[in-house]
Amino acid sequence: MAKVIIDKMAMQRALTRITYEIIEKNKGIDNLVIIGIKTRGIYLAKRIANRLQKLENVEIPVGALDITKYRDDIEHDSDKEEPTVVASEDNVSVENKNVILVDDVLYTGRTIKAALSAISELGRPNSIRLAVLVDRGHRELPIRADFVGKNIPSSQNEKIQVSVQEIDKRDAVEIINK
Ligand code: 3GP
Ligand code: 5GP
Ligand code: MG
Repeated sequence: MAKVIIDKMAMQRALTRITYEIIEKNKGIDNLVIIGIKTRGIYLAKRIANRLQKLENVEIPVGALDITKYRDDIEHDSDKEEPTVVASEDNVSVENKNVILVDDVLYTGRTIKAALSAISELGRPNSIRLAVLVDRGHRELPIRADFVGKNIPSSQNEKIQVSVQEIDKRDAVEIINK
């Protein structure tokens, strides 16, 4: 059974609020670069960039990181697999930039750890901050988000389903009992 936690309007408002918080924390939009984590994080990153453009009239570069738990080069048990970066479609420069990393759901923190390592290999940003639509708890690493759409305390046997218009033809965040 799926229960809607964030509807279309609430998602739009959360992304607008996060955009204002980014401007405020960054003291403007100088040197900002946004990097979305595939798949849905990229669409959320693009929406934040669109809002920044409307508010500040400046085009912010948006990059993408593809992080997966599945590696075909080794035998694996997907639940125990560490996330690794499989591709960076990223042609944005992070050197001396204020990077905003965007993902849909923050859970153990292992995906973000992999993303931070990948970004460090691309260059040395001035700062990296994390924006997520949902923080569902259960962190296994000392990682936290700077900007959060909504905290949704979840149990391990629940699943958060994020739908975005661009791929799922609707905007919603639902909680599902696995
Ligand atoms: P996303 O790429 O749009 O974020 O990880 C692949 C997809 O599976 C993700 O979509 C994510 O939404 C979904 N997913 C649901 N539950 C989990 C989970 O517990 N772990 C991971 N890694 N992905 C999950
Ligand atoms: P972590 O690495 O923090 O455990 O998990 C974060 C990544 O896994 C995110 O990119 C997210 O897509 C995915 N993920 C983990 N749990 C969930 C969940 O309950 N729902 C969704 N939609 N994605 C999840
Ligand atoms: Mg994701």
